[in-house]
Amino acid sequence: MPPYTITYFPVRGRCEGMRMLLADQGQTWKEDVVTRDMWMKGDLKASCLYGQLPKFTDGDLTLYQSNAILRYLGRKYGLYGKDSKEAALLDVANDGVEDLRLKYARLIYQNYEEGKEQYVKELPVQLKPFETLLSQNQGGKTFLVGDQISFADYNLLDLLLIHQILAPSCLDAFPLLSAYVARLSSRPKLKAFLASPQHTDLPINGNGKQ
Ligand code: 6SG
Repeated sequence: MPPYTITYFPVRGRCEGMRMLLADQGQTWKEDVVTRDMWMKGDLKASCLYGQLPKFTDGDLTLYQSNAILRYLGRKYGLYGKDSKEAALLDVANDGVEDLRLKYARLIYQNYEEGKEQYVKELPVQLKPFETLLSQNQGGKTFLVGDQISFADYNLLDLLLIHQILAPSCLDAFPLLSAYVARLSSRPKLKAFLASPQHTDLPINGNGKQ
Protein backbone atom coordinates (compact mmCIF):
# COMPACT_ATOMS: atom_id res chain seq x y z
CA MET A 1 0.00 0.00 0.00
CA PRO A 2 1.47 3.37 -0.95
CA PRO A 3 1.63 5.76 2.00
CA TYR A 4 0.07 8.64 0.08
CA THR A 5 -3.49 9.30 -1.00
CA ILE A 6 -4.59 12.15 -3.26
CA THR A 7 -8.30 12.88 -2.98
CA TYR A 8 -9.38 15.03 -5.92
CA PHE A 9 -11.66 15.42 -8.91
CA PRO A 10 -10.78 13.45 -12.06
CA VAL A 11 -8.66 16.28 -13.48
CA ARG A 12 -5.01 17.35 -13.59
CA GLY A 13 -5.95 20.71 -12.09
CA ARG A 14 -4.17 21.55 -8.87
CA CYS A 15 -2.71 18.06 -8.43
CA GLU A 16 -0.56 17.51 -11.49
CA GLY A 17 2.47 19.26 -10.02
CA MET A 18 2.44 17.01 -6.95
CA ARG A 19 1.83 13.95 -9.12
CA MET A 20 4.85 14.85 -11.26
CA LEU A 21 6.93 15.36 -8.13
CA LEU A 22 5.94 11.99 -6.69
CA ALA A 23 6.43 10.14 -9.98
CA ASP A 24 9.82 11.74 -10.58
CA GLN A 25 10.91 10.88 -7.04
CA GLY A 26 9.99 7.24 -7.61
CA GLN A 27 7.01 7.28 -5.26
CA THR A 28 3.62 5.65 -5.63
CA TRP A 29 0.30 6.96 -4.39
CA LYS A 30 -3.36 6.09 -4.33
CA GLU A 31 -5.90 8.21 -6.20
CA ASP A 32 -9.20 8.68 -4.42
CA VAL A 33 -11.28 10.05 -7.29
CA VAL A 34 -14.25 12.25 -6.42
CA THR A 35 -16.84 12.66 -9.15
CA ARG A 36 -19.11 15.68 -9.47
CA ASP A 37 -22.06 13.60 -8.16
CA MET A 38 -20.11 12.44 -5.12
CA TRP A 39 -19.03 16.01 -4.39
CA MET A 40 -22.53 17.41 -4.82
CA LYS A 41 -23.79 15.14 -2.01
CA GLY A 42 -21.96 17.57 0.25
CA ASP A 43 -20.72 15.35 3.06
CA LEU A 44 -17.14 15.14 1.76
CA LYS A 45 -17.10 18.92 1.20
CA ALA A 46 -18.38 19.44 4.75
CA SER A 47 -15.55 17.29 6.06
CA CYS A 48 -12.80 19.24 4.24
CA LEU A 49 -11.08 21.98 6.23
CA TYR A 50 -11.79 24.70 3.65
CA GLY A 51 -14.61 22.87 1.90
CA GLN A 52 -12.34 22.17 -1.07
CA LEU A 53 -10.09 19.58 -2.65
CA PRO A 54 -7.36 18.41 -3.03
CA LYS A 55 -6.91 16.53 0.21
CA PHE A 56 -3.64 14.68 0.70
CA THR A 57 -2.81 12.08 3.30
CA ASP A 58 0.50 10.59 4.37
CA GLY A 59 -0.46 7.96 6.93
CA ASP A 60 -2.16 9.82 9.76
CA LEU A 61 -1.22 13.27 8.41
CA THR A 62 -3.98 15.02 6.47
CA LEU A 63 -3.20 18.12 4.43
CA TYR A 64 -5.26 20.59 2.42
CA GLN A 65 -4.06 23.38 0.08
CA SER A 66 -2.16 22.25 -3.00
CA ASN A 67 0.84 24.49 -2.39
CA ALA A 68 1.18 23.31 1.21
CA ILE A 69 1.19 19.74 -0.10
CA LEU A 70 3.90 20.60 -2.63
CA ARG A 71 5.98 22.25 0.08
CA TYR A 72 5.54 19.28 2.43
CA LEU A 73 6.81 16.92 -0.26
CA GLY A 74 9.55 19.41 -1.07
CA ARG A 75 10.83 19.32 2.52
CA LYS A 76 10.42 15.57 2.78
CA TYR A 77 12.40 14.77 -0.37
CA GLY A 78 15.02 17.52 -0.18
CA LEU A 79 13.39 19.55 -2.96
CA TYR A 80 13.31 22.86 -1.07
CA GLY A 81 16.78 24.28 -1.79
CA LYS A 82 20.03 23.77 0.09
CA ASP A 83 19.60 26.55 2.65
CA SER A 84 17.12 29.20 3.81
CA LYS A 85 18.13 31.62 1.04
CA GLU A 86 17.41 29.08 -1.68
CA ALA A 87 14.16 28.17 0.10
CA ALA A 88 13.12 31.83 0.09
CA LEU A 89 13.91 32.18 -3.62
CA LEU A 90 11.86 29.06 -4.28
CA ASP A 91 8.97 30.64 -2.39
CA VAL A 92 9.29 33.71 -4.63
CA ALA A 93 9.11 31.49 -7.68
CA ASN A 94 6.25 29.32 -6.41
CA ASP A 95 4.10 32.28 -5.37
CA GLY A 96 4.53 33.61 -8.92
CA VAL A 97 3.38 30.26 -10.29
CA GLU A 98 0.33 30.43 -8.01
CA ASP A 99 -0.54 33.96 -9.18
CA LEU A 100 -0.52 32.88 -12.83
CA ARG A 101 -2.37 29.63 -12.01
CA LEU A 102 -5.16 31.72 -10.45
CA LYS A 103 -5.37 33.91 -13.57
CA TYR A 104 -5.48 30.76 -15.71
CA ALA A 105 -8.24 29.23 -13.55
CA ARG A 106 -10.29 32.43 -13.79
CA LEU A 107 -9.97 32.31 -17.57
CA ILE A 108 -10.91 28.63 -17.80
CA TYR A 109 -13.80 28.63 -15.36
CA GLN A 110 -15.21 32.15 -15.71
CA ASN A 111 -14.24 33.86 -18.94
CA TYR A 112 -12.96 31.41 -21.56
CA GLU A 113 -14.85 32.43 -24.68
CA GLU A 114 -14.67 36.18 -24.18
CA GLY A 115 -11.32 36.32 -22.43
CA LYS A 116 -9.02 33.88 -24.23
CA GLU A 117 -7.75 36.19 -26.96
CA GLN A 118 -6.77 38.94 -24.55
CA TYR A 119 -5.28 36.41 -22.10
CA VAL A 120 -3.07 34.91 -24.81
CA LYS A 121 -2.05 38.39 -25.98
CA GLU A 122 -0.91 39.33 -22.49
CA LEU A 123 0.71 35.98 -21.78
CA PRO A 124 4.28 37.10 -22.64
CA VAL A 125 4.11 39.64 -19.82
CA GLN A 126 3.08 36.86 -17.43
CA LEU A 127 5.72 34.39 -18.63
CA LYS A 128 8.68 36.79 -18.76
CA PRO A 129 9.35 36.69 -14.98
CA PHE A 130 9.96 32.94 -15.16
CA GLU A 131 12.42 33.40 -18.04
CA THR A 132 14.13 36.04 -15.87
CA LEU A 133 14.25 33.69 -12.86
CA LEU A 134 15.89 30.99 -14.97
CA SER A 135 18.39 33.48 -16.43
CA GLN A 136 19.48 34.37 -12.89
CA ASN A 137 20.49 30.80 -12.10
CA GLN A 138 23.45 29.41 -14.03
CA GLY A 139 22.35 30.97 -17.30
CA GLY A 140 19.08 29.05 -17.18
CA LYS A 141 20.77 25.72 -17.77
CA THR A 142 19.52 23.93 -14.66
CA PHE A 143 16.54 24.61 -12.39
CA LEU A 144 14.70 27.59 -10.93
CA VAL A 145 17.08 27.84 -7.98
CA GLY A 146 20.40 26.16 -7.18
CA ASP A 147 21.68 22.86 -8.52
CA GLN A 148 18.74 20.60 -7.79
CA ILE A 149 15.15 20.22 -8.79
CA SER A 150 12.57 21.63 -6.39
CA PHE A 151 8.86 21.46 -5.65
CA ALA A 152 8.49 24.78 -7.48
CA ASP A 153 10.04 23.33 -10.66
CA TYR A 154 7.32 20.68 -10.86
CA ASN A 155 4.66 23.33 -10.27
CA LEU A 156 6.16 25.62 -12.93
CA LEU A 157 6.56 22.74 -15.38
CA ASP A 158 2.87 21.90 -15.05
CA LEU A 159 1.91 25.56 -15.48
CA LEU A 160 4.01 25.82 -18.66
CA LEU A 161 2.68 22.55 -20.09
CA ILE A 162 -0.94 23.64 -19.65
CA HIS A 163 -0.18 27.02 -21.20
CA GLN A 164 1.39 25.30 -24.20
CA ILE A 165 -1.93 23.53 -24.65
CA LEU A 166 -3.85 26.81 -24.33
CA ALA A 167 -1.46 28.67 -26.66
CA PRO A 168 0.93 26.26 -28.44
CA SER A 169 3.52 28.88 -29.41
CA CYS A 170 3.53 30.77 -26.10
CA LEU A 171 7.08 29.74 -25.20
CA ASP A 172 8.62 30.39 -28.60
CA ALA A 173 9.90 33.81 -27.53
CA PHE A 174 11.42 32.36 -24.35
CA PRO A 175 14.44 30.18 -25.15
CA LEU A 176 15.30 29.34 -21.56
CA LEU A 177 11.73 28.32 -20.68
CA SER A 178 11.46 26.27 -23.89
CA ALA A 179 14.67 24.40 -23.13
CA TYR A 180 13.65 23.99 -19.47
CA VAL A 181 10.34 22.34 -20.42
CA ALA A 182 12.13 19.98 -22.81
CA ARG A 183 14.88 19.18 -20.28
CA LEU A 184 12.61 18.52 -17.31
CA SER A 185 10.08 16.57 -19.37
CA SER A 186 12.83 14.21 -20.49
CA ARG A 187 13.87 13.15 -16.98
CA PRO A 188 13.24 9.38 -17.27
CA LYS A 189 10.66 8.90 -14.51
CA LEU A 190 8.88 12.13 -15.36
CA LYS A 191 8.89 11.29 -19.05
CA ALA A 192 7.31 7.92 -18.29
CA PHE A 193 4.64 9.56 -16.13
CA LEU A 194 3.85 12.22 -18.76
CA ALA A 195 3.44 9.45 -21.37
CA SER A 196 1.23 7.30 -19.12
CA PRO A 197 -2.58 7.13 -19.34
CA GLN A 198 -2.66 8.36 -15.76
CA HIS A 199 -1.56 11.70 -17.19
CA THR A 200 -2.67 11.66 -20.83
CA ASP A 201 -6.23 10.40 -20.16
CA LEU A 202 -6.98 13.00 -17.52
CA PRO A 203 -8.57 16.30 -18.55
CA ILE A 204 -6.72 19.38 -17.39
CA ASN A 205 -9.79 21.14 -16.05
CA GLY A 206 -13.21 20.25 -14.66
CA ASN A 207 -15.27 21.92 -17.39
CA GLY A 208 -13.58 20.41 -20.45
CA LYS A 209 -11.90 23.68 -21.46
CA GLN A 210 -8.16 23.85 -21.97
C1 6SG B 1 -11.44 23.41 -7.37
O1 6SG B 1 -10.00 25.67 -5.73
O2 6SG B 1 -10.72 20.74 -10.01
N1 6SG B 1 -10.42 23.42 -5.22
C2 6SG B 1 -11.50 23.28 -6.03
N2 6SG B 1 -13.89 23.02 -5.95
C3 6SG B 1 -15.12 22.54 -5.41
O3 6SG B 1 -16.86 23.09 -3.97
N3 6SG B 1 -6.33 27.02 -2.52
C4 6SG B 1 -6.86 25.69 -2.78
C5 6SG B 1 -5.71 24.77 -3.13
O4 6SG B 1 -4.71 25.25 -3.69
C6 6SG B 1 -7.84 25.78 -3.94
C7 6SG B 1 -8.64 24.53 -4.03
C8 6SG B 1 -9.46 24.46 -5.31
O5 6SG B 1 -5.77 23.57 -2.84
S1 6SG B 1 -9.91 23.05 -8.20
C9 6SG B 1 -12.72 22.77 -5.35
O6 6SG B 1 -12.63 22.15 -4.32
C10 6SG B 1 -15.76 23.45 -4.44
O7 6SG B 1 -15.20 24.52 -4.12
C11 6SG B 1 -10.40 23.07 -9.88
C12 6SG B 1 -11.19 21.82 -10.18
N4 6SG B 1 -12.40 21.96 -10.58
C13 6SG B 1 -13.26 20.77 -10.86
C14 6SG B 1 -14.61 21.22 -10.64
C15 6SG B 1 -15.02 22.07 -9.56
C16 6SG B 1 -16.31 22.63 -9.97
C17 6SG B 1 -16.64 22.06 -11.28
C18 6SG B 1 -15.58 21.19 -11.68
C19 6SG B 1 -16.62 19.70 -8.06
C20 6SG B 1 -16.03 18.79 -9.01
C21 6SG B 1 -16.91 18.61 -9.99
C22 6SG B 1 -17.98 19.41 -9.63
C23 6SG B 1 -17.82 20.07 -8.46
FE1 6SG B 1 -16.39 20.64 -9.90
